[in-house]
Amino acid sequence: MLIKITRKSQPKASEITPHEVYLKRREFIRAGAGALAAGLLPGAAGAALGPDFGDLPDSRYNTDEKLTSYENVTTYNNFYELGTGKDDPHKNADSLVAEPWSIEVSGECAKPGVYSVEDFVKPHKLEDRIYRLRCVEAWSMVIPWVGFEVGEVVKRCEPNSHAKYVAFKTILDPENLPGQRRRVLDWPYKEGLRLDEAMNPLAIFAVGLYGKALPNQNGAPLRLVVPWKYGFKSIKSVVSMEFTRDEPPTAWGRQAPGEYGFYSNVNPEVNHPRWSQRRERRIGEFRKRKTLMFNGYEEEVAHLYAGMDLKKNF
Ligand SMILES: Nc1nc2c(c(=O)[nH]1)N[C@H]1C(S)=C(S)[C@@H](COP(=O)(O)O)O[C@H]1N2
Ligand SMILES: [Mo]
Repeated sequence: MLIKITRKSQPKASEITPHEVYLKRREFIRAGAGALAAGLLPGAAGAALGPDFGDLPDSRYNTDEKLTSYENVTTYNNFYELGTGKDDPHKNADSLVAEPWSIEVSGECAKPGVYSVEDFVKPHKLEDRIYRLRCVEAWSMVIPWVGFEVGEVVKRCEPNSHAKYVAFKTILDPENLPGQRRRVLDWPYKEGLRLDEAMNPLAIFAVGLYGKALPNQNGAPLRLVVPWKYGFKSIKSVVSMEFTRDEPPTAWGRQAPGEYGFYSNVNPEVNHPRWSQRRERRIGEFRKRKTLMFNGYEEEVAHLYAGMDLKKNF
């Protein structure tokens, strides 16, 4: 008989959060013990791309600010397909059927086609990308994403000289997605970027967070993360990508054109018509902090908007 003695001071496996595991692993990697650290991760079931991603290279764009806890990142969400309450996406997460999944590439490019998510992701080198995410509702988080650059995908698709924008859509599945049975938005959720914005190395497709496959409520199996723009530009559960000549319509832009412009760059100088954008509350903190231009990514992206009036092009 095998007797397992658990010391009082040792937390039960169920009490170790993915947050703590992730931080431990990073500590190990920093100490140069990456191989050892890989063994620290508990297995997770069912994800299309494997349970977790092991130790990944750090991006040079990482912020070193304190991470928002895994619990907050995965239980305080905006994902209207799964309900409009902040805890609805977490509660209704199982309604999203994220497997099998395919992504259609179309429009002004030489390589249109339909890819399985595995084939779409395979050619790319995954990285750990610790980004701030600033929601238009004036709260923010710091999230360690697992992802790769949208620009790498764009290059593979070989856009032609007519391509000026990239349009993205989320899955349309009202049978399973409870939020899509009501016309809260003009489904499916749509977003878009100017081609040069999509090519900026900060724009990524994320397939995981905290070193593990994306939970459904965060946009499994694949979502955009555009850290210098308000959160709603970071479209979840992407099923298509189209290269267009004209600025594509966006879900929130159609809903309330006076409130949500195409660019939606984080800008403390431009208020949302119903509230100020000067300050924000980091989830998990009490005192508000100042909102930074382009969410703190001014150096990397300001050149994209040289000569544009950002009050008009909000
Ligand atoms: N398809 C889809 N994508 C979406 C949304 C949504 O409702 N549906 N909400 C957006 C908003 S407003 C925010 S703030 C972020 C939130 O991402 P998170 O829940 O992973 O923090 O997702 C964005 N992507
Ligand atoms: Mo948001």
